[in-house]
Amino acid sequence: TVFEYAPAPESRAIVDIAPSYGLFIDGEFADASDGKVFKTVSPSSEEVLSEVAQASTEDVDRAVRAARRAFEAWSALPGSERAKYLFRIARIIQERSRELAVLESLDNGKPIRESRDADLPLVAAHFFYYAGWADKLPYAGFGSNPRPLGVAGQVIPWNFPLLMLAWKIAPALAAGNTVVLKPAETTPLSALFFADICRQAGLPKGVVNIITGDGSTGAALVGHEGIDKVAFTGSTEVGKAIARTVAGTDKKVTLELGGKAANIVFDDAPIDQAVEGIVNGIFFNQGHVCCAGSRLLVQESVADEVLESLKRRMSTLRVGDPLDKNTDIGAINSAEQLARIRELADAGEAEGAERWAPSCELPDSGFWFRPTVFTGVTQAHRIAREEVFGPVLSVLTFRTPAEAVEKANNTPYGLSAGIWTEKGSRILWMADQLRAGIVWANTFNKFDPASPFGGYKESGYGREGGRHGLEAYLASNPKASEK
Ligand code: TXE
Repeated sequence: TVFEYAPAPESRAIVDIAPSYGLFIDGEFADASDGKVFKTVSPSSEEVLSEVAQASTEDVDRAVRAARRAFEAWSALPGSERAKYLFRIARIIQERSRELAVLESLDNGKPIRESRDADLPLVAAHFFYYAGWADKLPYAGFGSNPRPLGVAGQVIPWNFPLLMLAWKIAPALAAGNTVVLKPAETTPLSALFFADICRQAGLPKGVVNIITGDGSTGAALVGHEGIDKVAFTGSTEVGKAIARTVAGTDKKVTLELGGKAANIVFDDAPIDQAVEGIVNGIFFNQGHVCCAGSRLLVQESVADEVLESLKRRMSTLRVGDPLDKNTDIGAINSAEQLARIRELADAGEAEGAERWAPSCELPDSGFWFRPTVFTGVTQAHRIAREEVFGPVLSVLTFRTPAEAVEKANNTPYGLSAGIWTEKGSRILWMADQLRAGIVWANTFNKFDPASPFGGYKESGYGREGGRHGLEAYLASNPKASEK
């Protein structure tokens, strides 16, 4: 028998990217009012993938008006009817997941193994999960007649383009809101493919509107008076600007911002398992993860052993073509992000920390950064305090659990943390002491649509996911939806 050999690279040909895309407003694709466009490039090849409309203030207004027109009928539908649309969307995502995974890897730079096995299954799972809520709202403890907020203006980043879209759109629609969503300027394509999926699912026009553009489009959206709710994921700096914009209005806001998570390894942890958790914690998605375990806190007595094992494991990581199924670390999303990572890594060296990266060949074109670890890091170093948002790990040591807690909490952020120990009582004590919205024990970067996600301090406020994520789209004041 002759078996067909499956080559390692996923086929790019299965995704049909048009040379240009318009804005998706009121169920139709249309050019920007002033005809402006921008290019989206593949970060692994620097090839232009497509030209995308840059929404003007007038376009933002048109999208918000379309969402408002659609709101009355959509919110009046029985929850069971809204559920049908969400289930349909979830199934189409599953059917088209190979195509969407390739698209996401091309536009974002992430390895196909991650977009195929992590992003896409979670995207579908979010729509299935919130579809299941849509018909249960009146009996679920939200009050006898829970109402949607109205029109949600949603701004998302580039690190998990389709997953962030799912986190935002699925609960909003399940609760009866309509949405205007702006994807990030470096990764607009999967949101535009999602617009096509909405059409395929027969979603009534205006319920979902996708407007592409840069920060100015995002600012126009969150500042628009026809928006009842703002949901943002992105940098702390922009999150603060958004909080200032909406202050004094009756808009509801959730902000999911940066992080500087501690991944804490105790001396009784199974070292091999912990090292896998450290690698997954910081190198998954090139470290472009708000909850990335970017600070390793390791107990002094096992520090040498852990570091030796970590470096050995890092030497096996394959950096390169995102479409190659063997790739572990793909491309950095943009030249700007690469510059930010380089600047902080250079500061780490200049401040006296010791830098190490395995030697590996990097492709000639595209944006790349080797998996890197810094030892001899102190709390004062910038790489211990600032979010790098790249494949860069800072290692600090501790002696006692109390010292681990003190160091872990010594950050302006508070999104996530990880603990590696076999002592159950220590896990419970640490989870209670750590000022982080999510605490993983003996695992890291585990996500489930049913569990809430969100931070303390400069990591933002509000929760997405689970029942809490739905609550963020329901009115406690019934008048809010009568605007
Ligand atoms: O973020 P921005 P950037 C962090 C990470 C990264 C840094 C900068 O540390 O290095 O932020 O990334 C839109 N009003 N995170 O510059 O600018 C923008 O168009 C409204 C962590 O890419 O915050 C995009 O759609 N919207 C983070 C989105 O905001 C505005 C994920 C995010 O872009 C706007 C991304 C404005 N004034 C970056 N300005 C996480 N929490 O996961 C920009 N935008």
